[in-house]
Amino acid sequence: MATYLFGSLTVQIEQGDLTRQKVDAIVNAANKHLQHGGGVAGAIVARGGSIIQQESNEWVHLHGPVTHNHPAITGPGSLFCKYIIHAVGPIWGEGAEVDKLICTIKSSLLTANDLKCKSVAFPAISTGIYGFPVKLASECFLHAIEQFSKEATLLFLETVKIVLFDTGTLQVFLDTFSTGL
Ligand code: AR6
Repeated sequence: MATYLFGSLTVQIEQGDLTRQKVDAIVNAANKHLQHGGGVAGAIVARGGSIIQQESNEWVHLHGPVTHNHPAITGPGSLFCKYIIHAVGPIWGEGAEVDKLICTIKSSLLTANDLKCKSVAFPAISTGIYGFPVKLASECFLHAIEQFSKEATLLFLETVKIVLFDTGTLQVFLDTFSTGL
Protein backbone atom coordinates (compact mmCIF):
# COMPACT_ATOMS: atom_id res chain seq x y z
CA MET A 1 0.00 0.00 0.00
CA ALA A 2 1.21 3.52 -0.80
CA THR A 3 0.08 6.63 1.08
CA TYR A 4 -0.10 10.22 -0.17
CA LEU A 5 -1.18 13.34 1.73
CA PHE A 6 -3.43 16.08 0.30
CA GLY A 7 -3.85 18.57 3.15
CA SER A 8 -5.80 16.71 5.83
CA LEU A 9 -6.82 14.00 3.35
CA THR A 10 -4.88 10.72 3.21
CA VAL A 11 -4.96 8.79 -0.07
CA GLN A 12 -4.11 5.09 0.05
CA ILE A 13 -3.51 3.19 -3.18
CA GLU A 14 -3.52 -0.59 -3.00
CA GLN A 15 -4.24 -3.75 -4.93
CA GLY A 16 -7.36 -5.62 -3.83
CA ASP A 17 -11.05 -6.37 -4.12
CA LEU A 18 -13.37 -3.40 -3.59
CA THR A 19 -16.15 -5.65 -2.31
CA ARG A 20 -14.05 -6.65 0.73
CA GLN A 21 -13.22 -3.12 1.89
CA LYS A 22 -13.99 -2.09 5.49
CA VAL A 23 -14.69 1.59 4.93
CA ASP A 24 -17.69 3.86 5.50
CA ALA A 25 -18.57 3.95 1.79
CA ILE A 26 -17.51 2.19 -1.38
CA VAL A 27 -17.98 3.78 -4.80
CA ASN A 28 -19.45 1.58 -7.52
CA ALA A 29 -18.52 2.05 -11.19
CA ALA A 30 -22.13 1.98 -12.36
CA ASN A 31 -24.10 2.72 -15.50
CA LYS A 32 -26.77 5.44 -15.51
CA HIS A 33 -29.62 2.92 -15.19
CA LEU A 34 -27.93 1.16 -12.25
CA GLN A 35 -28.22 -2.23 -13.91
CA HIS A 36 -25.32 -3.93 -12.17
CA GLY A 37 -24.45 -6.66 -14.65
CA GLY A 38 -20.68 -7.02 -15.01
CA GLY A 39 -17.37 -5.61 -13.79
CA VAL A 40 -17.07 -4.26 -10.27
CA ALA A 41 -20.84 -3.53 -10.21
CA GLY A 42 -21.65 -7.19 -10.83
CA ALA A 43 -19.14 -8.21 -8.15
CA ILE A 44 -20.78 -5.83 -5.63
CA VAL A 45 -24.23 -7.37 -6.16
CA ALA A 46 -22.84 -10.92 -6.25
CA ARG A 47 -21.18 -10.45 -2.85
CA GLY A 48 -23.54 -7.91 -1.22
CA GLY A 49 -26.84 -9.43 -2.33
CA SER A 50 -29.76 -8.63 -4.64
CA ILE A 51 -31.10 -6.04 -2.17
CA ILE A 52 -28.48 -3.67 -3.68
CA GLN A 53 -30.04 -4.09 -7.15
CA GLN A 54 -33.54 -3.64 -5.68
CA GLU A 55 -32.55 -0.40 -3.89
CA SER A 56 -30.83 0.77 -7.08
CA ASN A 57 -34.01 0.16 -9.11
CA GLU A 58 -35.98 2.18 -6.56
CA TRP A 59 -33.47 5.01 -6.76
CA VAL A 60 -33.74 5.23 -10.56
CA HIS A 61 -37.53 4.99 -10.34
CA LEU A 62 -37.56 8.00 -7.97
CA HIS A 63 -34.77 10.16 -9.44
CA GLY A 64 -34.30 9.05 -13.07
CA PRO A 65 -30.98 8.04 -14.67
CA VAL A 66 -27.81 8.79 -12.67
CA THR A 67 -25.61 11.65 -13.92
CA HIS A 68 -21.86 12.30 -13.60
CA ASN A 69 -22.41 15.05 -11.05
CA HIS A 70 -25.06 13.36 -8.92
CA PRO A 71 -24.31 9.78 -7.87
CA ALA A 72 -26.94 7.50 -6.34
CA ILE A 73 -26.77 6.10 -2.82
CA THR A 74 -27.93 2.71 -1.55
CA GLY A 75 -27.34 0.61 1.52
CA PRO A 76 -24.51 -1.95 1.52
CA GLY A 77 -26.42 -5.23 1.52
CA SER A 78 -24.12 -7.59 3.37
CA LEU A 79 -20.88 -5.75 2.48
CA PHE A 80 -18.63 -4.26 5.21
CA CYS A 81 -19.56 -0.61 4.62
CA LYS A 82 -22.43 1.76 5.50
CA TYR A 83 -23.20 3.07 2.02
CA ILE A 84 -22.64 2.33 -1.63
CA ILE A 85 -22.22 5.44 -3.77
CA HIS A 86 -23.13 4.51 -7.35
CA ALA A 87 -21.09 6.78 -9.64
CA VAL A 88 -21.33 6.84 -13.42
CA GLY A 89 -18.12 7.50 -15.32
CA PRO A 90 -17.89 8.37 -19.03
CA ILE A 91 -17.71 5.80 -21.81
CA TRP A 92 -14.50 6.33 -23.78
CA GLY A 93 -15.36 7.89 -27.15
CA GLU A 94 -18.51 9.75 -26.10
CA GLY A 95 -16.68 13.11 -25.75
CA ALA A 96 -15.44 15.36 -22.93
CA GLU A 97 -14.36 12.21 -21.10
CA VAL A 98 -11.69 13.84 -18.90
CA ASP A 99 -14.02 16.54 -17.57
CA LYS A 100 -16.73 13.95 -17.01
CA LEU A 101 -14.47 11.56 -15.10
CA ILE A 102 -13.12 14.37 -12.88
CA CYS A 103 -16.73 15.42 -12.23
CA THR A 104 -17.71 11.82 -11.37
CA ILE A 105 -14.85 11.45 -8.87
CA LYS A 106 -15.40 14.86 -7.24
CA SER A 107 -19.15 14.35 -6.89
CA SER A 108 -18.50 10.96 -5.24
CA LEU A 109 -16.06 12.55 -2.79
CA LEU A 110 -18.59 15.29 -2.00
CA THR A 111 -21.35 12.72 -1.51
CA ALA A 112 -19.18 10.66 0.87
CA ASN A 113 -18.38 13.82 2.81
CA ASP A 114 -22.06 14.87 2.89
CA LEU A 115 -22.85 11.42 4.34
CA LYS A 116 -20.24 12.20 7.05
CA CYS A 117 -18.07 9.30 5.95
CA LYS A 118 -14.52 9.24 7.30
CA SER A 119 -13.36 6.74 4.70
CA VAL A 120 -14.32 5.94 1.12
CA ALA A 121 -12.93 3.40 -1.37
CA PHE A 122 -12.93 3.80 -5.16
CA PRO A 123 -12.29 1.39 -8.04
CA ALA A 124 -10.66 2.66 -11.24
CA ILE A 125 -13.97 4.01 -12.58
CA SER A 126 -14.45 3.81 -16.40
CA THR A 127 -11.22 1.86 -17.06
CA GLY A 128 -12.90 -1.54 -17.52
CA ILE A 129 -15.94 -2.08 -19.71
CA TYR A 130 -16.09 1.70 -20.45
CA GLY A 131 -12.58 1.64 -22.02
CA PHE A 132 -11.07 4.81 -20.51
CA PRO A 133 -7.22 4.73 -20.78
CA VAL A 134 -5.74 3.85 -17.38
CA LYS A 135 -2.97 6.50 -17.35
CA LEU A 136 -5.38 9.30 -18.15
CA ALA A 137 -7.85 7.98 -15.56
CA SER A 138 -5.13 7.98 -12.87
CA GLU A 139 -4.42 11.64 -13.73
CA CYS A 140 -8.13 12.43 -13.42
CA PHE A 141 -8.14 10.84 -9.94
CA LEU A 142 -5.11 12.88 -8.89
CA HIS A 143 -6.61 16.09 -10.26
CA ALA A 144 -10.05 15.49 -8.71
CA ILE A 145 -8.64 14.62 -5.28
CA GLU A 146 -6.31 17.65 -5.32
CA GLN A 147 -9.19 19.96 -6.25
CA PHE A 148 -11.53 18.41 -3.68
CA SER A 149 -8.98 18.70 -0.86
CA LYS A 150 -8.49 22.41 -1.64
CA GLU A 151 -12.14 23.35 -2.26
CA ALA A 152 -14.11 21.33 0.30
CA THR A 153 -15.03 23.04 3.53
CA LEU A 154 -15.88 21.14 6.71
CA LEU A 155 -14.10 17.94 5.82
CA PHE A 156 -15.45 14.79 7.50
CA LEU A 157 -13.55 12.64 5.04
CA GLU A 158 -10.10 11.55 6.25
CA THR A 159 -9.14 8.61 4.04
CA VAL A 160 -9.65 7.98 0.33
CA LYS A 161 -8.68 4.50 -0.80
CA ILE A 162 -8.17 3.61 -4.45
CA VAL A 163 -8.46 -0.16 -4.72
CA LEU A 164 -7.10 -1.63 -7.93
CA PHE A 165 -7.79 -5.12 -9.14
CA ASP A 166 -4.78 -5.83 -11.31
CA THR A 167 -1.05 -5.19 -11.00
CA GLY A 168 -0.77 -3.16 -14.22
CA THR A 169 -3.43 -0.66 -13.16
CA LEU A 170 -1.90 -0.45 -9.67
CA GLN A 171 1.52 0.41 -11.14
CA VAL A 172 0.11 3.17 -13.36
CA PHE A 173 -1.73 4.79 -10.43
CA LEU A 174 1.37 4.55 -8.21
CA ASP A 175 3.49 6.22 -10.92
CA THR A 176 1.00 9.06 -11.37
CA PHE A 177 0.58 9.77 -7.66
CA SER A 178 4.33 9.51 -6.99
CA THR A 179 5.34 11.94 -9.72
CA GLY A 180 2.31 14.26 -9.73
CA LEU A 181 0.79 15.78 -12.86
N1 AR6 B 1 -12.50 -4.71 -7.02
C1 AR6 B 1 -11.78 -3.67 -7.54
N2 AR6 B 1 -11.76 -3.40 -8.86
C2 AR6 B 1 -12.45 -4.19 -9.69
C3 AR6 B 1 -13.22 -5.29 -9.25
C4 AR6 B 1 -13.22 -5.53 -7.83
N3 AR6 B 1 -13.93 -6.54 -7.30
N4 AR6 B 1 -13.80 -5.87 -10.33
C5 AR6 B 1 -13.41 -5.18 -11.42
N5 AR6 B 1 -12.58 -4.17 -11.04
P1 AR6 B 1 -15.71 -1.83 -14.68
P2 AR6 B 1 -16.48 0.73 -15.91
C6 AR6 B 1 -11.92 -3.14 -11.83
O1 AR6 B 1 -15.83 -2.51 -15.99
O2 AR6 B 1 -15.35 0.65 -16.88
C7 AR6 B 1 -20.52 -2.52 -15.42
O3 AR6 B 1 -21.20 -3.48 -16.15
C8 AR6 B 1 -11.72 -3.39 -13.30
O4 AR6 B 1 -10.58 -4.21 -13.50
O5 AR6 B 1 -16.28 -2.49 -13.47
O6 AR6 B 1 -16.75 2.04 -15.23
C9 AR6 B 1 -21.43 -1.38 -14.96
O7 AR6 B 1 -22.72 -1.84 -14.64
C10 AR6 B 1 -11.48 -1.96 -13.79
O8 AR6 B 1 -10.13 -1.57 -13.55
O9 AR6 B 1 -16.36 -0.33 -14.70
C11 AR6 B 1 -21.39 -0.46 -16.16
O10 AR6 B 1 -22.30 -0.88 -17.16
C12 AR6 B 1 -12.39 -1.11 -12.88
O11 AR6 B 1 -12.75 -1.98 -11.80
C13 AR6 B 1 -19.98 -0.62 -16.69
O12 AR6 B 1 -19.54 -1.91 -16.27
C14 AR6 B 1 -13.64 -0.59 -13.54
O13 AR6 B 1 -14.15 -1.57 -14.44
C15 AR6 B 1 -19.04 0.40 -16.11
O14 AR6 B 1 -17.78 0.26 -16.69
